[in-house]
Amino acid sequence: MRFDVVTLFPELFDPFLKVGVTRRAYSTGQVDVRLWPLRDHADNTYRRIDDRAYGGGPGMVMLVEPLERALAAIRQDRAEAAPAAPVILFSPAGTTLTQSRVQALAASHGAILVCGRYEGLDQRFIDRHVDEELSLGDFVLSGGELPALTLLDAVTRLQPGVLNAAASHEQDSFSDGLLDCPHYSRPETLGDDAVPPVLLSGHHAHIAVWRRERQLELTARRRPDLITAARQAGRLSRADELYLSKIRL
Ligand code: 9WO
Repeated sequence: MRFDVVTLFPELFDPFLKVGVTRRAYSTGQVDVRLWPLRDHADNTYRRIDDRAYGGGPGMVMLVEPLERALAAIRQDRAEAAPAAPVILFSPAGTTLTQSRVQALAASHGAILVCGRYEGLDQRFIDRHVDEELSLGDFVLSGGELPALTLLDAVTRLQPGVLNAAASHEQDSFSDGLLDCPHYSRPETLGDDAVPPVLLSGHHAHIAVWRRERQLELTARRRPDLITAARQAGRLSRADELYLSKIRL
């Protein structure tokens, strides 16, 4: 799969692509990330990619023409080598990114990610070319690069072979729509704080029940909306429902 990223700051991506469990997927091209520095598509005389906003006000707007030239170059390059892909823009005005959208993108041919800077893009580029606006939540950043990196990470860790234990993401928060259970490692006791004894018992069935109950308890306390959604999707067993009916929140 291939992601094309339009950005004024391509150097932000390089260090990120070289670390962690996702590094191999990027270096082999299993997830092919191509950076398109917007400055390369500026007009030759002044290298401008931004200008003042019509109507006045502080801050600069990203010019539509350099963005369109960058997108045309990407589309031409993809035409020879990769299937068509949606244009995604990161903005607080978008729909919130979810694990289910991540899973769909992870099974796709990729996307063209546009990273905004300054006050944002000329609306006409969005109207003409952007297929999807995605938000990470209700806060404002100084650019779309961190959201783009977030999406790349979320998609890449789902690629075959990226997580060492094949089943490792089946236990993730959200893979079954519930929050994850707590994790413990050495030492067995830390001052007054011991590891829950069941985890040292070697009794795998009891451990699985304990973990499921911790997931249900944490989710019911912190994200009751996720319990409702899991119930409606038929992802809660009779045993899950029995446990939930017994706990006092
Ligand atoms: C900013 C903005 C604020 C309120 C409503 C809509 C908005 N759109 C943008 C926008 O496109 N901003 C550009 C990208 C330029 C300024 C920095 N940008 C940005 C993206 N800031 N914050 C985000 C962002 C993206 C995804 N999730 C949270 C924040």
